Amino acid sequence: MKRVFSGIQPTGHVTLGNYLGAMRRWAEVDQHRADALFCIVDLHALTVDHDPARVRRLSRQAATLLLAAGLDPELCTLYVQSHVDEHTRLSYLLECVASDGEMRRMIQYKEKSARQRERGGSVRLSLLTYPVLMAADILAYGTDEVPVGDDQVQHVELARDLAVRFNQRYGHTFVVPEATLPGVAARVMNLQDPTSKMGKSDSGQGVVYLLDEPDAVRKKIMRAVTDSGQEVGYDPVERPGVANLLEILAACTGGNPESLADVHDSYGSLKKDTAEAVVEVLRPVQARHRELCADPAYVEGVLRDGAEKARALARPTVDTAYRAIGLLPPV
Ligand code: AQP
Repeated sequence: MKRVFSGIQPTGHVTLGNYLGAMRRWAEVDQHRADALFCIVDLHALTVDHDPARVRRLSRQAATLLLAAGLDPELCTLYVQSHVDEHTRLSYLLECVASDGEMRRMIQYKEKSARQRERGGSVRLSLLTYPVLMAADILAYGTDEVPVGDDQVQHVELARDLAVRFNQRYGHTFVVPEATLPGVAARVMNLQDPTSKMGKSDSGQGVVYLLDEPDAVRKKIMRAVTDSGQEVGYDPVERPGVANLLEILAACTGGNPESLADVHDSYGSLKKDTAEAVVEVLRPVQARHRELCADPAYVEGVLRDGAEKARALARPTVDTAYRAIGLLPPV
């Protein structure tokens, strides 16, 4: 059976992009076909300015939402990154095979560090090394596949490069993983700026959150930026706003963006159908989330058991890496 690993950062409220690009597939496909681990990657949330209480709250919320979205602890392992020390143990070894140039080339580092500098803040060293920790997250488990949205592909490629380099230098230790992308909605765009990704660290009317009330969802989608054209057509380069709506509608209804363009004769009808489709997709997740919020002990139990299972899975690979790189085993 293939091993699958993926994660979500508690850097903000979970978005429709996270759901359509990643979480829904984890629940509907990956946990059924593979030996799957899903992780709240809380250490990654410390790479940017953060409020400690908020990170804790968002970590619990992400775990609850993942269960609400359909992750089943009988089928997969769900846990919190900081509860499993093997991630940080391995990250240091991988820093010893990665180069600073590789880190500086990462698009997400360039974007997030530029934003931080614009705000007059300093850039945390951990933001630069974040992709190495992500590589450790993946490689510690002998992961074959990493189901992610399009924005994370470059980081998975780095994990591949580091695995190959480590194996060549120190002997075969790591499985070389591959990123897998969803067919549609691999990059859901911001409704107010359809040339930028819908990100959970962004705020405003361009981001639909998983816990938005139906009327808030409708309002955001009805106000989505489109273009001055009249006819509905799917052209992600020239008409990114309309293409984004078509992708969201396709992801929610199981159709494809091109044929959905043919059955809509105005932007108004496209927006209305997209809004209703999103409301319907979110409805059962929100209902289950409300139930789970009434039972925090259940969620805690899932995370405790998940961390125990994850530790046992990661330890042998990380111990092998420690020996392979030249460290004396503990006496
Ligand atoms: N807009 C998106 N469209 C499709 N997939 C997306 N993902 C994120 N945004 C979109 C996918 O969701 C998974 C979890 O994301 P993450 O927590 O690792 O965060 P991220 O990729 O850095 O993106 P976010 O959610 O926008 O967070 P911030 O704003 O903090 O950068 C991943 O598989 C991701 O690809």
